[in-house]
Amino acid sequence: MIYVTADLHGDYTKYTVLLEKINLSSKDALVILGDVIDRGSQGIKILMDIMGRDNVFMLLGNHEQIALACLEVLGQEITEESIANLEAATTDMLVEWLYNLGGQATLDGFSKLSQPDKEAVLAYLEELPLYEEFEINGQTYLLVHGGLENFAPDKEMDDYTADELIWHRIDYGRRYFDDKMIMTGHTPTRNIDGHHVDRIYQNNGHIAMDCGAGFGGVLGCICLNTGEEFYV
Ligand SMILES: [Mn+2]
Repeated sequence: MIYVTADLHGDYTKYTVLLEKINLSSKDALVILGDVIDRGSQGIKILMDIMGRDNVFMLLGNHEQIALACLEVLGQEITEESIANLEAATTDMLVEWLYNLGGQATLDGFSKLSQPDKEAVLAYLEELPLYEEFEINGQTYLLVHGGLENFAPDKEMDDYTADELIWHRIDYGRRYFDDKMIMTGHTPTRNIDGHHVDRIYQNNGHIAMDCGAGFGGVLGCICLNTGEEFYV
């Protein structure tokens, strides 16, 4: 069975309860549509767990992208000279991550890791894919964290920039493909016009998965083989 979830945002308890609830076995796979870290306090713990399993996979979310960039800056040796040489764009990025995107909790967790674990986390984040596409029961699914900014029907997925795929909010009122379902996180489903509840949103070629776990909502998950939905 293939399960999909999204936007865990540091909630390790919801994550482990979900694994029990779907009874994830070695024959199953769980795909997380990014934003495992930030806001909640245990994002690094979730990341380490995912890295230790061979049946849990994740895409790059905008939170992982900015965290990786910031951790690489913060990992450099800090001297008076290196601080003076930080460009304004870099300090803006650090402030954005730590104060607006809930990155402080992730930085705290990361700081407590051993040096080899720190290196393993950074290497893992660097390799995360921007999208996945697969077919189940004759239905093709395109999985991406955010959206398809500057969409064109014949544009190859590899021709989108990372920002177009992970920071953009997809238009749930628009049908992008006739033959493909797009699965996204990033936009809490409570913010989708006409939906307004913390439940998975399915309409018009879209499956929106972010049920607001990072904002006091719930963690949603769907089994693509059966269509069954799970909530924690
Ligand atoms: Mn996001």
